[in-house]
Parts: sequence; structure tokens; C-alpha cells
Amino acid sequence: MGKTELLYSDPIAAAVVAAEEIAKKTGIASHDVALVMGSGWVSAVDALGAPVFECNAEEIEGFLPPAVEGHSGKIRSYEIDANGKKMRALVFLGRTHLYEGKGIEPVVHGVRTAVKAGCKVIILTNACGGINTAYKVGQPVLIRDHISLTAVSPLSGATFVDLTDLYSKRIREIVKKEDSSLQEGVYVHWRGPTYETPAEILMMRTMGADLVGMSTVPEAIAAHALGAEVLGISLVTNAAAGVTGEKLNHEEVIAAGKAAADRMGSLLKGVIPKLL
Ligand code: 8IG
Repeated sequence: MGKTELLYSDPIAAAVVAAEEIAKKTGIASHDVALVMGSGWVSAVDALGAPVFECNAEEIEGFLPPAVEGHSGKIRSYEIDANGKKMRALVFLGRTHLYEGKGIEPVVHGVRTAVKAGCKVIILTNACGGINTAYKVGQPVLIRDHISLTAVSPLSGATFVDLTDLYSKRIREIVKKEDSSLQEGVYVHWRGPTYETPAEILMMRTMGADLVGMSTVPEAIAAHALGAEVLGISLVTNAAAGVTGEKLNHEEVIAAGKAAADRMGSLLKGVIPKLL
């Protein structure tokens, strides 16, 4: 079990401590970009080459041990060549979710740590259910906007943050240049751990949602509130409840992620050097 007292009493201070620990352990004073790898995305990072550093997340201030299969709970540092310039990527393999019941602070601790470690761009990846019937299993979709159905914010107090350009249009354009077949969609954040009922999926579709999952939204808000630019990419790993009549299972999610890992990996590798 990691140390979490500071995380709950002063989450920003905990992120500063965590960032200092990462700088010390890696010997890298500042990172440029962070990637949070969700279910099924973990092997996509192989495209970035060999990490220059890896540790278990719970060795760093405020990080909890992993709770879900496919989320290995590692923090890595990669050196990436950006046209002769050196870029530093901080990679989180796995994340903490709201459905784990530990509250919102551990959910956003990774991205806050990344911003305090210097990251100007945060790439959030996830596996999700497809609400939009045009989506196929194994298809990546850029998050254009979101709908939060959890009633939980990572922010409190009179911090009225504008979310108009939460999922950076600038970065979405860069990614679409890299892969012009990519579509954009609206992601709904559902607390879980249950999947939706078919009636709830109908409600979401009626609200204008295309994708549904149990992550990403609090992290995007927390990163944006600290001044970072956010890219969100969802991998559709199942049709949402009631869309096909099939039941949902976690194995299907892991298998679809594995099958798409190469495509996701080369997309990330192509995009990262163009971000800064
Ligand atoms: I993977 O169908 C994955 N995560 N809420 N609904 C929700 N989360 C998901 C789903 C889904 N598929």
C-alpha cells in the first residue's frame, strides 16, 4: 500500500512531492508529455521503444496499487526523438478509477503529478463501449467533448474553469493529419463498476453521446485546470449494452485492445514528436 495521507489532505502538494520523486529517480528534471494507458492500451507503448526508466507506481507518493487486470501500475520514462530534439515522455501504465471507491483524488493524482513534472500535453487513452452504431469494435475514436454522469468533480471551491476547448482542437488536428480515417465523438463518463443497462445507453445516445466509459473525464478536467493541453483517445472495445444484444465482458475488452495495439502504437509514435 502506498502512502496516501498527503494525497487526501493536500492533493496538489502530493502531486508536487510525487513529481520531485520522479525527477530524482529518473534523473530527468522535466518531462514534456504524459501518456495514461488504459485497458488494452498497455502494449501500444512498445512502439515507443525501450523505456529509460520504470518503477512501480506505488513507490511514488500518493499512488495506489493497481486494482484491475490489464492495468499493471507502472510509471515509465521514455526518450523520444523529435526531429533531432529530445522529448521526454512520462507514461502511466494503468490508472485509478472512481468505481474503486477511493474517492476522486487518486483518480487524478497521475495527471496532476505529470503536470507538476513539467508535462504540457496529457494524452489520455481508454477502452470504452461504442454507443454510436457506426463504430466498430477495435476502432480508435478521438474524444471531442464529454458528458459527465458521475456528479463528481476533481475540483472544489470557487474554481469556475472553462471547458470549451477541454479536448484541444489543436492536438486533434495534429492527430487527424497523422490518421485521416479517425473519427471524433462525445464520451460519457459513467461511474461503474456496473456497465449500463440498455435503457441507460438509449438515454446517453439521446443526449448526444457516442462513447461510454469509466475514466478519462476527471483526469482531463484536472489536467486542463492546471494548464495542460489534453488529447483523449478511446478504443471501442465493445458495443454498448443493448446495441447488439450480446452481453458485455472484460475478456472481450482485453482481446480487442491487444488486437489494436500495433495501430495505436504507431499512431502515438507518429503524433508525440509533433505535439510541442
Ligand atoms: I471497455 O460498455 C468498456 N468500458 N461504462 N460501458 C462503460 N464502460 C465501459 C464499457 C461500456 N466498455
